[in-house]
Amino acid sequence: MRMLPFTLLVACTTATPPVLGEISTEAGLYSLDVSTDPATPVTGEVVLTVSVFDDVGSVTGAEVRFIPTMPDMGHGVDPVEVTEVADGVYEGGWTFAMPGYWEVEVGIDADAGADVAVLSYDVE
Ligand SMILES: [Cu+2]
Repeated sequence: MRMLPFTLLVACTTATPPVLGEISTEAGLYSLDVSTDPATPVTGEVVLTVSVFDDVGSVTGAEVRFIPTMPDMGHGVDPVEVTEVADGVYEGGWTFAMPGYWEVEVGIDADAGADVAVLSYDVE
């Protein structure tokens, strides 16, 4: 299971910029507004904020997970605590412990079903 996001990403990892703004999850069940603080992540602490929408509007009460990994190095971080800080807005923080290529799997599970988006960051 953990290989799936990586496998899907292989075809499109070339120079993928940090994801900001509205993106679609892989199966198209949700659209996400994504931002980080700092806006361009560097080594150290980062907070990811994701607003989740479906066809109807904001998706409240979703089960949301953030899974940061360094796929080239085979490691991640401790589990990220994700909190719904406003209706349909989910936030969680962690530490990018080293520079390099990181991916963050954003998993959404709500009424429309389970879906995922993979963000990528070149952390300096
Ligand atoms: Cu690493």
